[in-house]
Amino acid sequence: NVVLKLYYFNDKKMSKIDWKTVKEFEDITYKKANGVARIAFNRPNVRNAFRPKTVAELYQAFLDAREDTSIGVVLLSAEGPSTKDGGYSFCSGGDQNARGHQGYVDDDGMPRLNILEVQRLIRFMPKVVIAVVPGWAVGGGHSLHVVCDMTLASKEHAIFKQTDADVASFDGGYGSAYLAKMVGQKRAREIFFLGRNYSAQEAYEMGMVNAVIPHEELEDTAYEWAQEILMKSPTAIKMLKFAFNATDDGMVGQQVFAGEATRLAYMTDEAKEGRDAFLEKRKPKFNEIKWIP
Ligand code: S0N
Repeated sequence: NVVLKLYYFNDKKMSKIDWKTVKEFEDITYKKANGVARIAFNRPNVRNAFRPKTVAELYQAFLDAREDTSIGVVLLSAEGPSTKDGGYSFCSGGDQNARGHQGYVDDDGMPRLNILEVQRLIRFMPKVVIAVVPGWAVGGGHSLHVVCDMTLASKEHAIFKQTDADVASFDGGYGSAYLAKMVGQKRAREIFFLGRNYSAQEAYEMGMVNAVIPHEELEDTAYEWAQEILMKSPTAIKMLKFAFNATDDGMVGQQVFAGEATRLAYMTDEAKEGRDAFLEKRKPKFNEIKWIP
């Protein structure tokens, strides 16, 4: 059931996932194949730093993937390597060239911190989002991998690093507090307070990476994981994601989970009876409904 063909070219294993470009963007690429959406940063010469335009494009792509009923899994990845020096990166966070006094400044001169809206879209979309990390995951790029449901990392090139305290720009939400749930308080504080580099293997051992994958197999592996997930019940996956979220998301977590419970309740006979009784201007016959233990 895994629609993946591998080809050999000059002794190198080449992926032949049939990605189709959905829309051309300037700062990201956006493709789909067999139930999987792939959204990738495409500013490799600045280690895939995001400016407001990048974030606006990410938001559009994630929204499209959320609304597309044929898509069940989104891979958040990155193009590369850099043509300047061959370096690989997932994302190096906010573009420091675009940073003004109140946020990241777009062509319209307006300072924004709109990456947080993308974080919320990833967190609350009823689909699985996998961070596919081919290189640096730094600052706000590190926060993005934290907020994704799972992370796969390149064995050779992925490096995890939190520079927030180096550049006086801090993520006090999911990027730090939720990271601490993942790796423990002491480790999370070390990651932020010291800002050191961690390899994929170290990140895996800390519990913030699901698997360490040889670089040239990274994307194919992510696609295979996605295909495995796509064989599961969409409702079960959605309810599980929101259940995992709910304990950390307070009333909003309860709202998101409960919204889906309401949707399921709408499918019952008693919900139909409640609606019909109102429309027919009569009392609902709930006394005929069984109280299932
Ligand atoms: C990524 C690093 C460690 C890579 O080091 P390396 O391999 O030595 O490469 P460099 O020579 O340093 O970089 C290559 C070229 O890329 C440019 N560049 C790299 N990163 C950025 C960047 N973030 N912005 C702009 N340009 C970048 C370099 O300048 C270089 O260009 P040239 O070749 O022309 O010299 C290393 O590059 C590094 O440390 N980068 C900076 C990482 C960083 O501090 N990022 C910002 C951290 N803060 C945030 O991201 C906050 C984001 C945010 O919006 C936020 C706000 C509130 C709440 C939450 C968040 C959130 O976190 O999401």
